Amino acid sequence: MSTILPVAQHGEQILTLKAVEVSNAEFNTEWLMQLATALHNTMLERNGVGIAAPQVYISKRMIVVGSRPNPRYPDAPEMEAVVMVNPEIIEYSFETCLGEEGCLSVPDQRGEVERANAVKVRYQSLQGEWFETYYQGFPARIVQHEVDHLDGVLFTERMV
Ligand code: K3U
Ligand code: ZN
Repeated sequence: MSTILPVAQHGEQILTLKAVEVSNAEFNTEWLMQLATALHNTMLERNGVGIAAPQVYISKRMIVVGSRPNPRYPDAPEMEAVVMVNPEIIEYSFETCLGEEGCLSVPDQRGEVERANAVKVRYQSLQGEWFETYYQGFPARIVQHEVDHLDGVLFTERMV
């Protein structure tokens, strides 16, 4: 049975908090794997392209990113969902672009946000291995949006 979690909505305090790092003791545990699966299922069920743990009332630094083409970004790459634990954006491109964003926690609102065109993100897997991955275009936008959730920031605060 796939677990779908309730999604916190704009105005709830959990969305304003800085989430805590996942600890070494949590890697490779059933708990962390179940959280990742539930996050992924909830993202798919809500037709999202990303989700962050605080959006499902878990104030921990974990996100899922899964780009796919959509009416706003028809050229977006189809990307297998990636679970990122303790993600940190370590490089931002100097070039920025405007693009439309939405949020599962802010239904019925969309808006233009300026983001770096490309980012390099350092993160851990569910087993605690470290990775560094470069994203550009729509996936880079999703990563920036989701890392913002970990710092208690909503896209509405960045709308132009
Ligand atoms: O599917 C959505 C979507 C919106 C605009 C363009 C493409 C897709 C719904 S909103 C969404 O998927 C958020 C998910 C959230 F809120 F949980 F983080 C991710 C996102 C969408 C668009 C730009 C950046 C991030
Ligand atoms: Zn969001």
